[in-house]
Amino acid sequence: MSQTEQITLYANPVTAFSHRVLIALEDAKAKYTLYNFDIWRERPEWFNSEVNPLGKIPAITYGGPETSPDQPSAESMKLSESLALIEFVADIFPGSGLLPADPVVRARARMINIYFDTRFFPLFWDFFLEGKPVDLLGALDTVQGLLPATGFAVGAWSIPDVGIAPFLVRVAMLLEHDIGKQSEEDGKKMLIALHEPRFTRIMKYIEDAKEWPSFKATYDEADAVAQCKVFPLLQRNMRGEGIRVSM
Ligand SMILES: N[C@@H](CCC(=O)N[C@@H](CS)C(=O)NCC(=O)O)C(=O)O
Repeated sequence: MSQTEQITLYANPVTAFSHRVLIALEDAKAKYTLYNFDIWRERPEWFNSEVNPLGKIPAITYGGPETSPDQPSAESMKLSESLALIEFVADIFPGSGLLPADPVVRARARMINIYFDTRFFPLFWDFFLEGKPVDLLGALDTVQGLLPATGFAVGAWSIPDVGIAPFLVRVAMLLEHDIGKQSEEDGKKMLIALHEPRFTRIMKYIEDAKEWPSFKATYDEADAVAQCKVFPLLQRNMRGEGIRVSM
């Protein structure tokens, strides 16, 4: 299907939630305008009042006339929530193959994404951004248990991969570069454990995801490391009052 409506994505590509939508748009070969919030917490008033009243990225405007991204048209649809956005991209670009055709596989794909956001992500946040000694390794083990022996989350690359790979790749990246609020000791222990045979499958998944064309085109690890190293919320000596990241 050829694209008839304009798409503007408001995002910060370094963050995993935003990265999801960039990957989906890339998989779909969509034409879109990226409005990059370099600093993801500073939102201009127009964004909150005209694009997403929750003030969160990623968000999309869809349709309506082409306008400057900082002057969104009243005629465009305003959409947000990364999992909803990746399914939306899959729906409007059925040729992308992002949504599995079989209803059972599709339900499993959605199940994995829901599990990931409601169960895995809170632990990811607590570990790296709050420095709490939570059982992130146990959560990784559970995710690993959801994966088939080979290939992507439900076989072919599709929405659960777009949902989980940005976070899993960042888990490995943050640990390898000792970035985050976790204690150095907890970080080291976790990195060692990840390289043990118990985690061979998830490490292979991470490696495969990084090679998937849409992922590769939207992720520059050296840049991600450089940005995360100075990202205030990931600094051991800084507290993150007033931060809102939610499901
Ligand atoms: N559940 C949302 C989470 C999005 C989210 O929390 N975005 C963060 C950046 S990663 C944000 O914009 N927070 C705004 C703020 O804290 O002011 C999604 O999946 O899109």
